[in-house]
Amino acid sequence: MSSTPKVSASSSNSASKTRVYKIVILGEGGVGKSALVIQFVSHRFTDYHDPTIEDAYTQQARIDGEPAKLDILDTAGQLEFTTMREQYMRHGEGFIICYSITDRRSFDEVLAHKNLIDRVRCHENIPIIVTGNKCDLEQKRKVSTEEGMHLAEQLGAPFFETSAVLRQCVDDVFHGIVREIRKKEHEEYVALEKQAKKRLRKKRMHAFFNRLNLFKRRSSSPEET
Ligand SMILES: Nc1nc2c(ncn2[C@@H]2O[C@H](COP(=O)(O)OP(=O)(O)OP(=O)(O)O)[C@@H](O)[C@H]2O)c(=O)[nH]1
Ligand SMILES: [Mg+2]
Repeated sequence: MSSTPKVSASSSNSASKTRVYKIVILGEGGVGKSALVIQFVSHRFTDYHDPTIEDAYTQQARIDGEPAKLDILDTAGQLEFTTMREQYMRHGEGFIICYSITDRRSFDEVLAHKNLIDRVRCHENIPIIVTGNKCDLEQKRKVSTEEGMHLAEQLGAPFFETSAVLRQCVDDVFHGIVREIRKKEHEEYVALEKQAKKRLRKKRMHAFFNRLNLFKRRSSSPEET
């Protein structure tokens, strides 16, 4: 059982200026959360199940030409540790909700994870990604790709089927969540800019009408001699 946080960091002086993205990976016990994170960070597959309590990883990446530092919190899926769930939910800027395509129960729990995020974060628009892991085990598949896609669509989230064994779509998931966070930030920036422009336009209009009224008053009042 692993309880000590592991940090695989590639730090440099320039790293201190790199934007840090706080990412949390959630899902039922044994779906492959740790295997996905380890594959992303260390390019290796762990073929044993060592139930996580809480592990932290750091990884640098260049995503769409921009540097990023991913702070990844690997969480506990095992029931005995799930009391910490609300704590994780408060922590993240983006969430990867993971199920196993071989385990229908883990798929059914995706919605519960999303609902808990919504509740803890007061329905803030939090970026999420849904991933169906273990897609190398096609012969044991219990959840179809279409079901996964449909659920992700319902949640307004991108969807990937991954395999930690084959390293399939692993980068897509972790880079994807950074893209979702950036997209949200861009949308917020555009909305703020729009609001500021609207306010400025209103202020200018107000000043214009004030001047116009003053001019009208002056031109209609009898000239003082
Ligand atoms: N075939 C296959 N096995 C996988 C894959 N990902 C993980 N596993 C195996 O599934 C088991 C559980 O993986 P973990 O990564 O420990 O699962 P977890 O979600 O972190 O589990 P908890 O820490 O208990 O919440 C291990 O035996 C892994 O080797 C995958 O993509 N394909
Ligand atoms: Mg784990």
